[in-house]
Amino acid sequence: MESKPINFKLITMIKKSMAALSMGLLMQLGVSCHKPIPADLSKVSLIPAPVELKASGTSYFLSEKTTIYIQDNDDLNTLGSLLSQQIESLTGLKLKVEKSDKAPAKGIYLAIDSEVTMANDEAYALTIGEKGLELKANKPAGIFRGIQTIDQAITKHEGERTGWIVPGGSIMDYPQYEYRGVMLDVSRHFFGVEDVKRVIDLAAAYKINVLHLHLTDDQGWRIEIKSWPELTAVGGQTQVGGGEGGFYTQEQYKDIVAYAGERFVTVVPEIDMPGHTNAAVVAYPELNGTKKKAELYTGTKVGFSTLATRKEVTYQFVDDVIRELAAITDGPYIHIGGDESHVTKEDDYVYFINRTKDIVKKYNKIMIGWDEIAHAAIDDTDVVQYWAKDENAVMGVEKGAKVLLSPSKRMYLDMKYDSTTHIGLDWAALIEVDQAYNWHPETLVEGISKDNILGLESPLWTETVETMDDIEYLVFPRLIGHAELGWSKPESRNWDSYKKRLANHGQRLKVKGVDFYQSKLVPWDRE
Ligand code: TNX
Repeated sequence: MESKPINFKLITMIKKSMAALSMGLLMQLGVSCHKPIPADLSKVSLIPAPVELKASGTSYFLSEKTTIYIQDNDDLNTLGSLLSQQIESLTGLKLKVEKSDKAPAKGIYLAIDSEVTMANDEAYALTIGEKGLELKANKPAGIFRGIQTIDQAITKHEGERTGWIVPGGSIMDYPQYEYRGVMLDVSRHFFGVEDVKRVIDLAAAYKINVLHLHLTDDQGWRIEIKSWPELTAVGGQTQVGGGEGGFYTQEQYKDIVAYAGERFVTVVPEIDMPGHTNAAVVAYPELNGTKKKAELYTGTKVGFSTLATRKEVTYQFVDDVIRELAAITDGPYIHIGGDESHVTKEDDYVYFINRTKDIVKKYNKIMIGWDEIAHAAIDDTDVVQYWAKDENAVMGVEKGAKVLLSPSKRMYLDMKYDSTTHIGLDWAALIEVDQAYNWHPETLVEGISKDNILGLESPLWTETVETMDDIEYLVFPRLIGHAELGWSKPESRNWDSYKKRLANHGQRLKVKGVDFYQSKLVPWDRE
C-alpha cells in the first residue's frame, strides 16, 4: 500500500488551533495558564559537565502542586522520596510522591528503562519539557545520578512569576570512570557516624560513588572486630593530639554502608598493614614485628610499626579481621594498605602481601593496596592505588592490575591550598583549586592509559583535621574538580569554563552550610 505524504503544515495548524482552544477554555474556567518562562539549559552550571546537552529555550515551573511519579519499584520508592527531600531543602517546596506505571501528562516522572544503557550502569537520560520532567535509566544508580543533575539545574527565577524553574531540554549522560572516590582518614582523628554521612551526602551531590574509610593506623583502630576485642578497647582509645578517639561498632559501620548504599556510594574499608599498625600491636603485643615495646601513639610520624610477618598468629589475625569486615561490607573491595612499611624487610613485606591477598580472595573480595604492593605477586584481579611512585604504578599495570589514581601532588586533600592555609600539610605540594583540576588522568603517568585506570580517588588524611569544618574546608571545592575529572569527557573539561561553573556553586554550598575555601582564582558569585 502506498502511504500518503504527511501534511505537516496541516498538523501544525490543527495543533495550534487546539492549543488556542484549550487556552481559551481554561481562561474561561478561570484557570491560570502561564507561558513557559524562557531559560537556557546550556547556561546552567552543571558539575560534572554532562556528556550531551540540548537546550530548548523554555522551562518547567516547579510549584507545590508538582507531583513526583515513580514506577512501582522499591528502589524508585526511596529515590522518589530522596528527590522530594532534595527539592525541599533547596526550594522549600514539599512535593508528593505517587506511583504511576506510565508517563503522566504533567509533573516529574522517574522510570527504569532498559533502553537507556549506554553500556553503563550509571547512565541516565533526562528530558525537561514545559509540562514536566522525565528521568530514565537502566539502573537505579543512573536515576540517582540524574537526580543530582536535576538538583543542580533547579534555578531561582525572579520576575512576574517568581519561583523555581528547571530550564528545558535534554541531557544524556554517563561517567568516564567507574570508580570516583573520596577517602576519609578516621584513624588520625576519629569522626562519628553523622559526620561520615554528611561527607557522603556532600560528595554524592557531585556524583562521587565511593567512600574509602581509612579505618586503622598507628594512632587508632576504628572498627569493632568481635574476635579480637582489644583492637578497639585498647587501640581505639586515643588519636593525634591525645584526644579520646573512638571507633565504629559493626552495627554503626553497617549503618554507614546502608546509608551510602541508598546514595549508590560503595564503602571501601581499609585495614592498613603490615606497617601503620601501632594501635593493633599495642592491643595484641604478639603481633608486633619490631623489638620495641609498643605504646599508644598520638604523634604524626609514619613508618615505625610493623606486624610480625613470619608468625602464623598474624595470619590468623588477618583472616579474622578480613572475614568479619567482608561480612559487613556490601561492595566488592577490601583495601589492605601496604604503604610506608619502612621497618618491614622487603622480602617479609612481599611475603605478607602475597598471603594477605589470598585471604582477601578467600572472602570473595577484590584487593586494593597503595602503590608499594606492586612489588608483590599481584595480578589482574588486584588494584594498585597510585599515590607516590610512577614506577610502582607502571609495575602494577605490567602485572595486569588496574590503577586507582590518587597522585599526591594533585589529589591529596590534606595538602594546603597555599602557604597561608591554616591547616593541612605541604610535603607533596601546595594544591590550589586550579592545580587540583587542571590535569589529565589519562596522560599523567607515561605507560598508563585510560584502559588501565579504574578511576580516581581524593584522599583526606587527618593529622591536622579535627572538626567537620576542617574537613569541609580542605575537601571543598577541590573534590568537586576531581569529580569532574572522573565523570566528564576530556573534551568538555577546561579550567576557564569550570571556574565559572564552580563560582555558581558557592551559593549552593553556603545553603548546605559548607565551610569551603573561597579561592581567589574563582569568580564567586557575590550574593
Ligand atoms: C602519606 S599516602 C601517607 C599517610 C599520611 C599522608 C599525609 C600514604 C599511602 N601514606 O600515612 O597520612 O602521607 O599526607
